[in-house]
Amino acid sequence: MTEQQYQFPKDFWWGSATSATQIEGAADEGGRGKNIWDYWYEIEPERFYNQVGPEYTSDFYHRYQEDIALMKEYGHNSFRLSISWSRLIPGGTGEVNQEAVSFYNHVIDELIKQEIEPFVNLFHFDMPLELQEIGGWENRDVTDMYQQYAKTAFELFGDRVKKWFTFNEPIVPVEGGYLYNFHYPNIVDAKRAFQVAYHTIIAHAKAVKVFKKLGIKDGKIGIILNLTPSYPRSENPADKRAAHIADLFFNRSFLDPAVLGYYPQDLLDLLAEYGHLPEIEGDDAALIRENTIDLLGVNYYQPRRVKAKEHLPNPHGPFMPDWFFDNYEMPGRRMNEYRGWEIYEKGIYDIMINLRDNYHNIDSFISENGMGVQNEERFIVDGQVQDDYRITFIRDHLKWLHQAIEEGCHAKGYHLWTTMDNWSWANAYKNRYGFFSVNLETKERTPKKSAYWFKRISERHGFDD
Ligand code: BGP
Repeated sequence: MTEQQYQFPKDFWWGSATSATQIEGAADEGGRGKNIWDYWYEIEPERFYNQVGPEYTSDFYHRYQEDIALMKEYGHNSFRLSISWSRLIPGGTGEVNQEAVSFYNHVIDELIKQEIEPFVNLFHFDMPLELQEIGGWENRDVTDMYQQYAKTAFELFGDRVKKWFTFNEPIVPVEGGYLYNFHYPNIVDAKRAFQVAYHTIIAHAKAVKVFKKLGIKDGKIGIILNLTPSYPRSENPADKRAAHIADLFFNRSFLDPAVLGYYPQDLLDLLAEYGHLPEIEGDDAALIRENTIDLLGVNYYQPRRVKAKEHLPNPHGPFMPDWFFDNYEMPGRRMNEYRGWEIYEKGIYDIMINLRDNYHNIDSFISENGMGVQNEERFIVDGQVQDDYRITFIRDHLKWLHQAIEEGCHAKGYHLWTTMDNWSWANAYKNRYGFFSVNLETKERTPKKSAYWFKRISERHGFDD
């Protein structure tokens, strides 16, 4: 085969990503316990788009064979799923649920049979309800329960699963649950938010520690972070400082401890200055330092554009990260008109160059990137979603990823968010992202045009312009 203009390595990971609560369904089946999403929907259904709750999903629990066959047919050599903590260990601690073990064994075996490598994530926003009731990540004991859960999963599935992730986007439950009121428990309190963020890193490091101790053959352990490059409005020092602080809060608060093994000193100084340092225990620094990751998943959707604060906050009001910056609506920025997020493909390259230069060029991959579209039915022609906009979106991001690889970045793969259209937290079915559309009544799957395109590029490991 002749070399193509955008040629990726032969062992590049092509695939897509999902999470348990968003695809499994069967919340009352197979002995699963409740998580915070089941509960929040019970008490406040009006907080969910069209009042649709998590039980209304694409039903992967019963249709995983069909879904895995589709992945195979449409060019996947890898696939990310998450384990539901409350399915594997109902209540979060104690007995392992054998029906869950059997379900995940079947899924993993089926993937391997189809030569699709399973990438398994342990926590995707889905705290078991019982553990939230004792404080969730605010309660340090929960980090030990999480370590035990992680150990259980490694022991059960580590003979076949070689790529593990401790958390997906750990900043999101902090922002949603403790700062901006879009996830349960809907608390708005920065001090508690920083404690939650800090305990998440402690839980992460404890899981990495137990993973390394178990010595899983050929196993890699990582974390998945939603990195939002933070671009200042101008070169003006006040704008640059605002962008730097946003970067500290939203990217580096997880990236630095997970990859480098320590927190940015600027962040610690800032929190100390405002009396918001979390409670830290004596051996924590060593725990974090000694348990850095092997592999980083990068979720990239859009950048963050930042300007200096125009009006200084009331120093007696509640402390918030956005005391230090304002979001900046840059004139002329291109938007995904179907979702309202900016499209800036070069961000993917800037992230990779940053990892190469400042994070010892750690092995990484794009673990989520994708284009959400409202009312995607309007693009159906002859029964198929004609998602040319998604093909363009993926292709333009891949071009910049290719450029990063050419410049020596260790980018190993690309996973689209998501495999089949799925339920997405408070947004429920508002935005569709999948390669496969799902008829929510019959659960029938139909490949979109992008699935055919992706099959071709993954088979040829690249494309021409
Ligand atoms: C990511 C999450 C996914 C998914 C996606 C789309 O941040 O990891 O779980 O929800 O965002 O989100 P939305 O449906 O709100 O556009």
